[in-house]
Amino acid sequence: QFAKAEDAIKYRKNALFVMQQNFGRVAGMAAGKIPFDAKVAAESAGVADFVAKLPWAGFGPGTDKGETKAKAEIWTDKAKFDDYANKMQAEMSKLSAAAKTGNLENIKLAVNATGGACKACHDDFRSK
Ligand code: ASC
Repeated sequence: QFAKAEDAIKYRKNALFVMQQNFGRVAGMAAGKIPFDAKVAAESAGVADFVAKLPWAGFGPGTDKGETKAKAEIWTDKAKFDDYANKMQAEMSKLSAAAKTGNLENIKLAVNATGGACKACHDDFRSK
């Protein structure tokens, strides 16, 4: 799928960045740091939900070396990494559904669950 490992690494980082920018906007609204705009929240959560599907293709074999914080354990404990990735995608889908309702309390709960899923994986698989 990728011509070189460097491209795969760039691909997954960029996907995670686009996801984070959109998730972060919704999280900022949930935290009261950004004025709540239901339409923007729903659009942003929808983009984050879609983009959450993308980074994983960039974690193929041989993409463990280079400009990356990805720990080697991703490739030696792939099942656990995949579980985290799937959990995060499930929570992001729930966040998108919550954002479509426009209910800020539901959005807050879903943001916390999604953020927890991001953090759990980072704690185990991302170096500082
Ligand atoms: C973000 C981001 C993360 C997660 C995490 C949630 O916006 O960049 O890594 O949320 O901080 O705990």
